[in-house]
Amino acid sequence: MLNIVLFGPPGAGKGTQAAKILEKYQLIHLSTGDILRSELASQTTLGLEAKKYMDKGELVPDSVVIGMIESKIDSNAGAKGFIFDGFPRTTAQAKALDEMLEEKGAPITMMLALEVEKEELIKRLLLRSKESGRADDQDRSIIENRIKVYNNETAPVQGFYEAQGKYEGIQGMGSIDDIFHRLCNAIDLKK
Ligand code: B4P
Repeated sequence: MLNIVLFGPPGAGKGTQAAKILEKYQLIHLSTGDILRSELASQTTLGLEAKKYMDKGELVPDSVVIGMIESKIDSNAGAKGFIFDGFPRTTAQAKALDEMLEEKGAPITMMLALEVEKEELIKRLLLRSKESGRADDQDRSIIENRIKVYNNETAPVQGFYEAQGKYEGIQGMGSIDDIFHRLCNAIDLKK
């Protein structure tokens, strides 16, 4: 199995690149952000609870997202592999994911981390706010909080995969196609 963690700060291009990678490598896309937004659109209890955190740019509690991912992995038993987008976002989530995959004998192959400068992240998300309707994109102070939460709570996850020799930094500035080629080169070397 090819199991990829696509990593990077908000606005780094994870969702954009995940769509291209999964098409090329026939993987299942698991985006915790997308799953939470779809729960919210259906007005489920989980979605309404998550909204309280998402609207402020805070992380949804680990127990909620870990349970969500576990059920999605279980419901895709025959998959060639997964692309994890926006998960894990804390070291506790990374440990839980390793345990889940260990049980299935299909560990994480690699973490691909998109590296993008802060001002470019803010520019992209403010641009997206014009059409996304996402409450967490609308306001510069909420975007800044998401980046702060990323630096404090999510960036340490890099060390978790570095210690396993699975971390790969990818230049995330430039055209979408150029970045996609860099990602494919890194994947093809590991496959
Ligand atoms: P996410 O949905 O993961 O949102 P994100 O971090 O903003 O990344 P996204 O994928 O949307 O951005 P992308 O870089 O693709 O999470 C939203 C919220 O859900 C979190 O804040 C949190 O509250 C909660 N959550 C999700 N997962 C969680 C977890 N595991 N634990 C706890 N809470 C969790 O794209 C950004 C924009 O840039 C796009 O408009 C795109 O078109 C543009 N773009 C991309 N590449 C570009 C390029 N090369 N040049 C110019 N523009 C580009």
